[in-house]
Amino acid sequence: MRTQVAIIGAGPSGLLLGQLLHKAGIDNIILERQSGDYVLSRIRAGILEQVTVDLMREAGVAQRLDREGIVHHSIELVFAGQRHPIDVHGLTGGKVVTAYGQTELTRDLMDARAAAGLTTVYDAGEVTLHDFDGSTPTVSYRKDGQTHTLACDFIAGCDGFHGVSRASVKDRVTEYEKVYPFGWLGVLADVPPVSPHAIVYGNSERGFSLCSMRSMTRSRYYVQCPLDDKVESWSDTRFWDELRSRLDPELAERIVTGPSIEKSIAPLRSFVAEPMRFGRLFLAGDAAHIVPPTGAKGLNLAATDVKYLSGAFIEYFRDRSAAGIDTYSQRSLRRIWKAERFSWWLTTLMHRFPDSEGFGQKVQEAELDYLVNSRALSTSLAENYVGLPL
Ligand code: RFL
Ligand code: PHB
Repeated sequence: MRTQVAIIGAGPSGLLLGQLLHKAGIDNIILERQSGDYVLSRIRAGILEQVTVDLMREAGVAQRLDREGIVHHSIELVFAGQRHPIDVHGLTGGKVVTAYGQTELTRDLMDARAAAGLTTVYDAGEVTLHDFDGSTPTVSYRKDGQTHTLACDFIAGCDGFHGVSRASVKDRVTEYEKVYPFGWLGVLADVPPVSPHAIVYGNSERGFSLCSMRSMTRSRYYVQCPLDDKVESWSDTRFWDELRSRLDPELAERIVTGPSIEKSIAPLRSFVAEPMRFGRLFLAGDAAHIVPPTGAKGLNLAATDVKYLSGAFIEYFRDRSAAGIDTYSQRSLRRIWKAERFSWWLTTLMHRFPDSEGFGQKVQEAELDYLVNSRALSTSLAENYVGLPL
């Protein structure tokens, strides 16, 4: 088998890259370790920056997103029992974010890929990358008891944090990492969102909380929890009580509760691997970087990597220019580090740290007070939240 670009991983990065390349007439095959159903069962991101929405449109897969995505003009911060709206739209000269689940975005991309008759090999085992330092890379994998080899011009490593692509160059990457001393317990429930017009980020004595949504009838909520907590020890009742206890009295009163349809705990991590190019292997999305979810940046950063990488491949195949692939790593990392900074900052501002002594807590309170009373700092939050210019 031969293709122009072998893509490892059928998460949002790999699928979006495949679709953009296909639109440009560039042949690609995706190899995915899991089944399609498994990929769709992972509940993750929910907030899209305009750059991500625009890329979905460019890829020709935004019909449902344009119909069902819910545009948000503001976010709300809750602390010391009070709500503080941040008018993101007004502070950024009209920019917005869109609530649309990663699961739905992935489904739209999978459907478009199937409709175009493009090859995705699901349940591909033992994916191994070869010869990407030379001009004729290959990827081998096991499927149905046989070993297959895929020859290609380029390999795109879109296989997430635990994938094989970054592992294949582990002696050549510099890794920067920060692990936070807590996780997020997330619950998905078919109940109307408590705040349909703004995502709510809460900081209370009991810890961080987040009220988000997938639609007018499906909500996504999170609470900060200890890293060693087990999902089984969180009954639905315990979760709803805890969430209510972390919000202001009016929001707490308005929460509509119901049975959870998904409940999971995610650790929080900041991580960057440099560089993102190794000969003919390119890393994109979570394969190269992780942000704590507080700033809603992970999926959006993955989309920007894909924008740069698809542009670079198109330049190479259409114009025979290597300029885009030569600058891909440097260009992506510049944007990534700004999103890393923002995600770290918002995480630090909104969570309770187990080891924070009195001084750290007081400084956090002062910064929150400053933030909601300063147009300058509110604007900084807003412009990072909607996504910095490309
Ligand atoms: P993914 O989604 O991890 O997909 C990688 C794919 O590669 C496959 N794979 C392999 N395939 C073949 N061979 C191998 N050896 C392989 N190893 C792995 C995997 O099975 C998988 O299908 O990475 P990708 O595509 O880069 O996408 C990144 C996003 O998923 C991620 O950044 C976001 O979900 C992060 N995130 C959020 N991002 C946002 O922009 N906005 C948000 O609101 C937001 N909220 C979140 C989040 C992530 C969360 N968790 C659980 C980490 C909320 C949470 C709770
Ligand atoms: C979500 O809807 O899952 C979500 C929203 C905002 C975040 C993180 C996750 O910052």
